[in-house]
Amino acid sequence: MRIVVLAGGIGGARFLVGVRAYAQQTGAEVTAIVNVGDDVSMHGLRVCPDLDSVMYTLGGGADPERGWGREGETWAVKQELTAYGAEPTWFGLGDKDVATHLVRSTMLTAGYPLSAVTEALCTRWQPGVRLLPASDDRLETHAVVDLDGEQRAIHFQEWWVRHRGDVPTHRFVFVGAESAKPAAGVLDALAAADVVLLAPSNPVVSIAPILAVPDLREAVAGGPAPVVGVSPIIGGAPVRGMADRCLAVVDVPCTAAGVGGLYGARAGGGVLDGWLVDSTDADATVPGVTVRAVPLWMTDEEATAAMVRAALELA
Ligand code: GDP
Ligand code: FO1
Ligand code: CA
Repeated sequence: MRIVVLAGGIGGARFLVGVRAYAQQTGAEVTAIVNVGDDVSMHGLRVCPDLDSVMYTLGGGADPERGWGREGETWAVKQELTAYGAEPTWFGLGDKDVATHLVRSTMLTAGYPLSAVTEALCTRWQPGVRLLPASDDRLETHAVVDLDGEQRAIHFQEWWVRHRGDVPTHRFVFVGAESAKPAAGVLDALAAADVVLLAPSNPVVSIAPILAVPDLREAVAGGPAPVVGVSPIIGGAPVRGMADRCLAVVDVPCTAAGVGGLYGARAGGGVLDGWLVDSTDADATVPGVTVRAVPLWMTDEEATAAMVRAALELA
């Protein structure tokens, strides 16, 4: 059995821990297609937050509390950059994390595509699933906001980290998505998939930028495999993070039904065949989509693997 998962950062990473556990029990093969819209260049280094969250989490090197970056991190580089007054000071690169960005940036500068760089980084971390960036091309999420009396587009990281999403926001733009191609391996993985799962990741800024790559969206929406999504919203609120703020920008209710409707039924031009919601949201309906309710709290590996089994049964 071949399972393909579309994933963002921490919600995607925790879900993939359960997918990997399921795969180890059953001999399934797992490919994760990960959002690159959060990627940013800082201090001359290329940073890929969602790929790194997944790689560190599955590789056992993630900080469990923070949800991003390395465990046991130190911050000498950040302090030295601050002492130089080097902007931006609102984004922190940990010392251990910097090594990842140095290796990545060196390889990208040498001409390797991000998919090859990710594979190289994963030889160290052995995540147990194949990690693919959604695209090897430049694709960055920007937010169109009102700042200092004018309308401006700022990078997603500036919106998320510097402003904590607390700034009047008109829309998100996936810069470069229209002309971006799926990364090497992505279309083959989707064509060979027995099932495609949408992790309980942020629908607006983690999953939408993946599906904004036209050929990738077509391969999911028009592909042979059933597509089942898992709700990141439980009881009308995100489990963590700022999905509520992101959903408000796109005018979608912060509910399991709202997010299911945003993805939409495959028959109606959307991507879903099935939608898994939490037991507390058992009354949720999405036109044209089979909805099933089970506990969706990813408290540990076994609970998450049970979610995965439910998603596969639904498929
Ligand atoms: P990010 O890229 O690091 O922001 O992470 P993702 O986009 O992959 O995931 C963020 C989403 O994960 C948030 O909207 C959360 O609501 C969701 N999430 C986190 N933990 C859980 C959980 O235990 N269960 C469910 N259903 N969703 C979760
Ligand atoms: N999040 C923060 O809130 N503050 C930071 O300084 C910060 C730095 C950072 C560095 C590398 C990295 O991979 C992620 C980092 N994040 C930071 C997390 C990141 O901004 C977001 O959580 C994700 O992009 C949302 O998916
Ligand atoms: Ca993300």
